[in-house]
Amino acid sequence: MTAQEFMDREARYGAHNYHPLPVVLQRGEGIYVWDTDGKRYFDFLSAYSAVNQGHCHPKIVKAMTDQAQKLALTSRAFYNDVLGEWEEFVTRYFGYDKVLPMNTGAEADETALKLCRKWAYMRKGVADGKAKIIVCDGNFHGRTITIVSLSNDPESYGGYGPFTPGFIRIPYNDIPALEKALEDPEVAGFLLEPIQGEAGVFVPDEGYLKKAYDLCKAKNVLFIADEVQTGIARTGKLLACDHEGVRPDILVLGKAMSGGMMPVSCVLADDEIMLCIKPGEHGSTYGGNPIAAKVSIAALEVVRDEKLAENAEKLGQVFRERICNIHSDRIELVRGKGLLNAVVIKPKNGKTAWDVCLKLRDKGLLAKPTHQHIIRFAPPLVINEMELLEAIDIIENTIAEFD
Ligand code: IF1
Repeated sequence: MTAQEFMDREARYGAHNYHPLPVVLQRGEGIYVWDTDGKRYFDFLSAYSAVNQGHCHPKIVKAMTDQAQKLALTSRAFYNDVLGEWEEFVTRYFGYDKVLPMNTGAEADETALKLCRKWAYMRKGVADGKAKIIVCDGNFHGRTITIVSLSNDPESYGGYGPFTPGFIRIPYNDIPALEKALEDPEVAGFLLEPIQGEAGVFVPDEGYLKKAYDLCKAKNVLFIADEVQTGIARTGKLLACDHEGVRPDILVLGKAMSGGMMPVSCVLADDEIMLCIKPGEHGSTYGGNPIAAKVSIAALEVVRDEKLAENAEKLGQVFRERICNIHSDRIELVRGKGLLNAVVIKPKNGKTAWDVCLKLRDKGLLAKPTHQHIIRFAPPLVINEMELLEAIDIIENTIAEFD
């Protein structure tokens, strides 16, 4: 089958809820993916930071195949011999009393919202049904009805009402707006991304997270960090909140929890919060299944053993410095932290970020535009400096062709 035939088949039988870059991938290894014609590409999307550990990491593949041959799923109706091992490992790894496993990022965010509301009624004394949670303009937390209820992006929420009440949206990176919203005694939590991914890798001012955390503390409001995309070494620390020494009351993780092998997400919190949810009050058939548990332990061991946070920190600086030094009036700015970066492209002659991504593809590098004029660059964190410099040359040459 030709690449075109693969794409036509998806268009014929699949829902049209995506508009992928025209490239049909067949194989992945480390920082590279190959298409159906055998052409190799640098993967500078990393499945939206799910494959921080690189494609098909042998250690994670082994954990998966070993467990798949033994026991795949028990549901949570029964105990199994690996869930507890994962729970102990993950709570020690991230430093929390308890963990609650789910599958997707959206489900983990939903879990965090439910947990926050329960805590508001059981511990904070908010009247039943009255709890409010503060969220930010430009947020992206997933695709469920409640989560799109938080969004101010018409593409996310349009046509999906009626929406879930109980949320207050304020501008991101705006401390006075947060202070004002926190005056409402029914506020139970503040949910935010430490760096906004979908908004175009928007990094808040230094000190914002710490100030926001302190304000929440003062008002007995839970600081809930959605680190689904920023977490697990992507930004140069284990968590993006670590850059400011902030320990979220509720931590939401997904994506790289499994190194891209399968959906594994979770919520972490201490007992006083997590134990507000009682047996039967929340769960998921696949959440914390034995394969997920083993895969996730292996994925987190890779992050630690291969020092991926350190690598992201070091190479992120190289990336931003090199891109800043490209002399092109097509580049408006580069921003990011660690190896989560975005380049803002100046549209010229009607050419957008999409056209740049097509040209990058032709030259052997895959990246994804977000909005009209922003390209996100997020390679697997197992990339080394030589490989990164080679990729930057491709980006530089591509941009030169648009000048
Ligand atoms: C898609 C963006 C990335 C997330 C944060 C929760 C979730 C996500 C901070 C939900 C998911 C994805 C999903 C993907 C596009 C994507 C994305 F462009 F929309 F913003 F990564 F940058 N919290 N992000 O970023 O996780 O339920 O998908 O497992 O195709 O929708 P999920």
